[in-house]
Amino acid sequence: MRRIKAWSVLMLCLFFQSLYAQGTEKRVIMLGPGKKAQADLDGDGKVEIVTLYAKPGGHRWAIWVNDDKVFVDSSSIDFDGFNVIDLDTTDKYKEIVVRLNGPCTDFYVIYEFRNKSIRKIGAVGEVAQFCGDGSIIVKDYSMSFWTRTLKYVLTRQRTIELVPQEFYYVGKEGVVEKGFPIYAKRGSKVVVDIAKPGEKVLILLSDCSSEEPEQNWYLIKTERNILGWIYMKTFGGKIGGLVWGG
Ligand SMILES: [Ca+2]
Repeated sequence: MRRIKAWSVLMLCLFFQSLYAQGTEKRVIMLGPGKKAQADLDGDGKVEIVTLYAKPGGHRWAIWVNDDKVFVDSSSIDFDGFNVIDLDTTDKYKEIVVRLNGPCTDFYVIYEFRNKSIRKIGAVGEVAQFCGDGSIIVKDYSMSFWTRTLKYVLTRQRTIELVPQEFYYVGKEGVVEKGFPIYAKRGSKVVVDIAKPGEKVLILLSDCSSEEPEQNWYLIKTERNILGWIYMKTFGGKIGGLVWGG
């Protein structure tokens, strides 16, 4: 009897440990269609059995909780897998995450289960880290030569919202190949310094204010520790050592 009790405690510990791991891992382990995940989604003390049905690579999926089909959703990109995560370990709820797999990017859709129904609470792109404190850190690889870090939070209304930042940290160094001026303010004609060929510059941040990457302003530090602003279209191709991608 005592052995059975110890075994149950061990299994319970492993279960919670796996939930914790899912909440903190950079990439959540995905379960394929028809697989089962178990967790108390709505915090009523009873464990739900979650299954998602989708054709491999299909664009539609059905979410089953226990023996009921409670939600059907679809996307223009392929269904990859699902699992249960814990967005905020301080509340009593667990969430369902679906990963979609596109030609250039993965995408996550997140759902909650309350009052016997499923509600979509948000979506995040690219490489997401579910931190377990209600925040999600996302690496946005769509920037030309750097990776933008985005922060999303689970709000009190229980939706996932992007927290806008005035500036985004770039932190890329390079060596000037062709000189260019940097300006006192964004849009100003006052030149504060000239980045000269052969000098090392640090690209500190960008305002990411434009849909057009070339039209975004960047704050650059010259070797003399002078800070000034410049459009990407002005310095693009003039700084060596930057890795330009898609
Ligand atoms: Ca429950």
